[in-house]
Amino acid sequence: MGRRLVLGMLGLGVAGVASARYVQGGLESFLGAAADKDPTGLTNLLPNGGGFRYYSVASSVPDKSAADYRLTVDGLVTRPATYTLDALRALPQTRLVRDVQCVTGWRVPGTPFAGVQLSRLLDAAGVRPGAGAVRFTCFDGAYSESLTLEQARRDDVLIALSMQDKPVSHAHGGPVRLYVAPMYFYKSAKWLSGITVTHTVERGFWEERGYDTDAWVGRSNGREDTPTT
Ligand SMILES: Nc1nc2c(c(=O)[nH]1)N[C@H]1C(S)=C(S)[C@@H](COP(=O)(O)O)O[C@H]1N2
Ligand SMILES: [Mo]
Repeated sequence: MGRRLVLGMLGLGVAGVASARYVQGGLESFLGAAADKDPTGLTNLLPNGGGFRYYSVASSVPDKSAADYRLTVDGLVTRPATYTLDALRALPQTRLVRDVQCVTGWRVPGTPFAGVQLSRLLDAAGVRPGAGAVRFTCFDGAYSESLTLEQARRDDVLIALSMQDKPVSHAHGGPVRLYVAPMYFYKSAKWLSGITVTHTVERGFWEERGYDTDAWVGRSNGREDTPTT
């Protein structure tokens, strides 16, 4: 699908969310479930259940089963690797409970995430001298994110396999998403498929559109009154 069309649909989604914003309770969970199956992407930006909103800049995202899923680690490393979901599950898991904060103002207090610390995968890959950043790519074919190497090595940055103590659902970016606890939720790339160690930070999807790359909650330009994300 062409970029223009995707952005056009995103525009529709943004218009839709203003009115969808006040939908409550049962309907939210219904829409969360619908977003899981919706091939048209028209449920983009609808409530995603439990106070979350469903976000995707791509109009549709392929479903990856546990068996199909792969995560590659490459770039400036000495030991590039490909992980299956089982391989990620076999590594030590870290659970964090923090507030999720989107820059548009919605917030979900005390949300558990669990998974493998990104620093563990970086250590396993052997980051080469001269590397300074990590780039994340997604199997939606559209979204990307980056962190400095120092940020990526924080112990509150996870390759998340579970969210709210359940496997990460397709709507929430499953089977595997990034979770950057101290930053606005746009850093937490859904449908994670690639981790590439690079020299310098490359801006991600929303950062190309004006949002801060260093998206510390409360210390960046993510504000409640900022439109779109
Ligand atoms: N691949 C991908 N990851 C993404 C996004 C997206 O559109 N595509 N949106 C981001 C934004 S702006 C937010 S607020 C959260 C939303 O996560 P949720 O859908 O689980 O609520 O995902 C982030 N990660
Ligand atoms: Mo967001």
